[in-house]
Amino acid sequence: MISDRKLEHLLLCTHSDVEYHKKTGFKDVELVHKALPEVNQEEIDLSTSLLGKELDAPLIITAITGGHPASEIVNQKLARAAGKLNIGLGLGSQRAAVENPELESTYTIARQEAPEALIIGNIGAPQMELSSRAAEMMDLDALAIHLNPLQEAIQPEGDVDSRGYLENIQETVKNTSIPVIAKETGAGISGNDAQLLETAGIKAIDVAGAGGTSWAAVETHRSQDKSMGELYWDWGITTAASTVEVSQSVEIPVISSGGIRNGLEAVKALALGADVVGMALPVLKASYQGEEILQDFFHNFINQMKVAMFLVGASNLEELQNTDLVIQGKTREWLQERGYDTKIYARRSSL
Ligand code: FMN
Repeated sequence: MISDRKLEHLLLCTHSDVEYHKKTGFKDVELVHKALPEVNQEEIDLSTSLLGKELDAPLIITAITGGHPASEIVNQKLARAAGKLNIGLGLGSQRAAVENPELESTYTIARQEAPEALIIGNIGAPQMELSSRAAEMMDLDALAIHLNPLQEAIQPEGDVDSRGYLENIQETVKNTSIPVIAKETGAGISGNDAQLLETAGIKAIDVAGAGGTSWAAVETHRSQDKSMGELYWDWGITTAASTVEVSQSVEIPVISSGGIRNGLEAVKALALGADVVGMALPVLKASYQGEEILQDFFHNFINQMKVAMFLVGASNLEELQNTDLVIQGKTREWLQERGYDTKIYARRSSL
């Protein structure tokens, strides 16, 4: 049953409208153009590291799949791309294979195809008791616990008793041999929640904010009664706002994701304070078009990032984090109401 649901998710996400109608907020973020960039665009260095692994670019393919025979080929293609580009790869929830070991190969294929890449395992918060088995299933660099209260609330069979999760996270961190990441699945993480997660021992946070794939939307397509999913389609903290909230609230690495669709948005996310950027839906769609198109997607994306970095005079990611930007519109309103400082970005290069 879980396995069938995995296939349904893949098909729905590639063929139906599953994205937020509201935006990520990155349109409210303007990088300050430099007429004198003093940088050679061809020498821009995008390399970084996350949880001890070097990455050639600050990119992660966030959790998508595994657990259905059809997902093996998807993970194979994603892992080949991640390996060639030396970027990170997140696997989909491993619950299906913990419960049915015959499905393990739909995940382990990723390590076979990308022996050196940063590979992140995945388990849902409602199934945290399966964490150590997920972590031991294969050679993983980290395990992500996904938080998906929106999806649980909308899906008919959802688990809506979330009491004790934070305590369970603390236990899981203690009992897991690899670093544990917390990730949302598209509704964002607030600064307050980020602080609780950091205190519980989480080693990185993926904000997975609102503006991209909406799990209320996915569940709307799956339900007979669409009214609940439609009402909550746009629920969540936008990715731009969540990226600021989380990166101003914790010291651990921050992954910005949720609706990031081009290299300019990625650069804005990094300039706001993220360490790495993640994407799921566009990567899945490109993978269905073939491995060459998938690689072109990333090459193009990286080139787009380099143009933005050139235009703000940032020759590496550290310089990018000191570049000037202005936060306007709804994102500024949100952040100011929530007590976050939006001005610190505006003239920081001259400080
Ligand atoms: N996130 C998880 O943590 N575990 C999953 O098993 C998982 N499955 C997904 C399956 C599909 C088909 C898609 C599109 C996304 C899935 N996600 C899962 C969520 C993504 O990792 C990501 O957080 C979310 O889609 C927002 O990013 P995007 O707008 O770039 O798609």
